[in-house]
Amino acid sequence: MPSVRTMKPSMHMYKEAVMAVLDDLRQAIIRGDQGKAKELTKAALGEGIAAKTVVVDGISAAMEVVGEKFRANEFFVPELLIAQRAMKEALNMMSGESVDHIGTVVIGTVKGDLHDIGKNLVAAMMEGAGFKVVDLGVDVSPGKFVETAKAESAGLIAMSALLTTTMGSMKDTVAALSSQGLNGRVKVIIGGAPVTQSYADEIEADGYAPDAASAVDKAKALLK
Ligand code: B12
Repeated sequence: MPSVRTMKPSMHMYKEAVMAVLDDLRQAIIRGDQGKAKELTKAALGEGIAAKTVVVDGISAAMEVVGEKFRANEFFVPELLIAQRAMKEALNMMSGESVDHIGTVVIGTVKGDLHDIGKNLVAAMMEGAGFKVVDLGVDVSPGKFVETAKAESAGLIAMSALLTTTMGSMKDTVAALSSQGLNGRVKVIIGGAPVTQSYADEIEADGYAPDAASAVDKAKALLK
């Protein structure tokens, strides 16, 4: 009869089980299976996997794959949308998980703009990196960004725009911050497909990042 000692699962087996759960979670999100995405997020947390690991190595990693497939024309808008719904279901399961916050970020898509897939990805990555994220959703006015940053004592406002016609709202938000004397105290980072570093320089935003992973690095650098 094997001894209790030999029956104990090894660290190696535990790591394999963790990797398998996270892999299944990524696959569920990529194929847009909301039920499985929820179930596997719950299972991962139940296994004792850290919330941050579930977000970074499970949820965000899956959305990175979805983004790559989209850019490679393997996925189209419907696949993007169903994957994002599965991502949201998985993220909803995370509320209540405690993470030590490294700073507060107010994020949203600017006024007149309803595109939120990239913004949600950036929000998820920031949450996974340990920021407290206050997500204002889409169609957010400059006043709303500024008021919320004040109320939440946030160190950073992160704005997303996907339309050339709505990018100007980023400039208005920077101006609204200045008019309240908050520029410098509340940093601004911008992004979205039509946004560039030179646009960030032009409107005097503190930072720009081309994707969700570098958005996290930039946010950390700005809040140092
Ligand atoms: C999906 C989509 C939609 C969906 C949006 C669904 C949703 N819930 O988001 C729907 C169908 C609703 C839609 C509507 C419209 N759309 Co649209 N849409 C797109 C599409 C196909 C993909 C955008 C996307 O989600 N990309 C995937 C994500 C992951 O990438 P991303 O957003 O760029 O985000 C990444 C980075 O930019 C960065 N990032 C994003 N945000 C932020 C923020 C910060 C702070 C940082 C640091 C980084 C960062 O990180 C992300 C992850 O890597 C694009 C075309 C394209 N190929 O981009 C057109 C596009 C953006 N849409 C366009 C248009 C014109 C429209 C409509 C006006 C169409 C119409 N006539 O009704 C409406 C506008 C509605 C509105 N008022 O906003 C144009 C914009 C043209 C322009 N230059 O202004 C595009 C480029 C299509 C085109 N080629 O004409 N759209």
